[in-house]
Amino acid sequence: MQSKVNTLNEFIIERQADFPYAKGELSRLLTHIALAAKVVNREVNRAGLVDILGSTGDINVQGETVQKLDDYANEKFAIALRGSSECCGIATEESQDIIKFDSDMAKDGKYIVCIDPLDGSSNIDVNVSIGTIFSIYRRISPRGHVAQIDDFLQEGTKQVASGYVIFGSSTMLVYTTGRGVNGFTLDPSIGEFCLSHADIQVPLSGNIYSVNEGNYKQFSSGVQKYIDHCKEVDAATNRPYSARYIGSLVADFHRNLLKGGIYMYPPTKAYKTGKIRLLYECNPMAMIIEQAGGMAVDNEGQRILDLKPNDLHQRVPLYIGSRNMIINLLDFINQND
Ligand code: AFP
Repeated sequence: MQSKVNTLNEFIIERQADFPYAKGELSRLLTHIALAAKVVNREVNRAGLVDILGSTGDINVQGETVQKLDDYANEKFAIALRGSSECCGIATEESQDIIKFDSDMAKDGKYIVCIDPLDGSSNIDVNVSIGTIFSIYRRISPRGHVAQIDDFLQEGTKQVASGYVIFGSSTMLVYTTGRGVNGFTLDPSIGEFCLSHADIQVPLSGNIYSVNEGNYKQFSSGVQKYIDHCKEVDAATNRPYSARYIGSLVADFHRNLLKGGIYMYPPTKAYKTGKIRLLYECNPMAMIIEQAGGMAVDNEGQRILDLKPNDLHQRVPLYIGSRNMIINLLDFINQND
């Protein structure tokens, strides 16, 4: 007999009991994020059919061309979070400053959200997987007032939940509230995210390395030597590691999470402190990978979650994935850099 389908909404409510003093606010916020994800999913899936593909012609605060779907996703998540009444403000990769929600209900909201509404958006036009990444913090400013910048510049260790949605061959939502990582696949026939990957653990080691190797000559000697090592024939498998790089963090991360692997974005000439954004990409993914038994560090081997952000759009070098692979990489960096 087929076992009972566990939908995301049911799961969120069941898990609320793990937090004795929970009043359901975080659960409601997660439910609103999931709803916005479904709306964005609908549009992503129709991208070739409607006049939504391509660039708006604008340049965002990161100096990148804004895609129409970026705008759409940004707007849908902002509307969902504003309407949740649990969130007093958001920081999004698409806006220079924080967005403060000023209704009385929102000002009383306990949480703030950092969000990359559509990561990997340079891949939209070519039908490659993209995703949304989010991270939830408890505000530190008093409730009843609008959000303050300090609410957003908290260390990743302060996250109460984080997750991502991958718009791939199927659509999945993966999230953690600090008690393991669970993945839900969208069943389009019933319009529900259903638990498909319970208690995800990243393999301790893998045989996949993901890095933009076009930048190889700009990497430090330690990182170069680690990449050379990845190309050596491994005694256990009798083959080198496989290079897999989509250029869409959500997709590269998701594959490595399930199969085991390492994702690297070291400093380059163009991105002297690395390209990946601390608030919108590194911290949420670092919380997930740690909850799944893996590691996330910067160039100095510092834990990503311990870094104190000094700017909303700060970028840091990122090395994230299977525990043994990160430790091995750090040995190469320590010995050579
Ligand atoms: P976009 O959202 O501008 O496509 O950036 C995506 C991203 O932040 C991350 O998802 C990718 O892993 C990384 O940049 C790809 O960067 P490169 O194109 O420099 O390899």
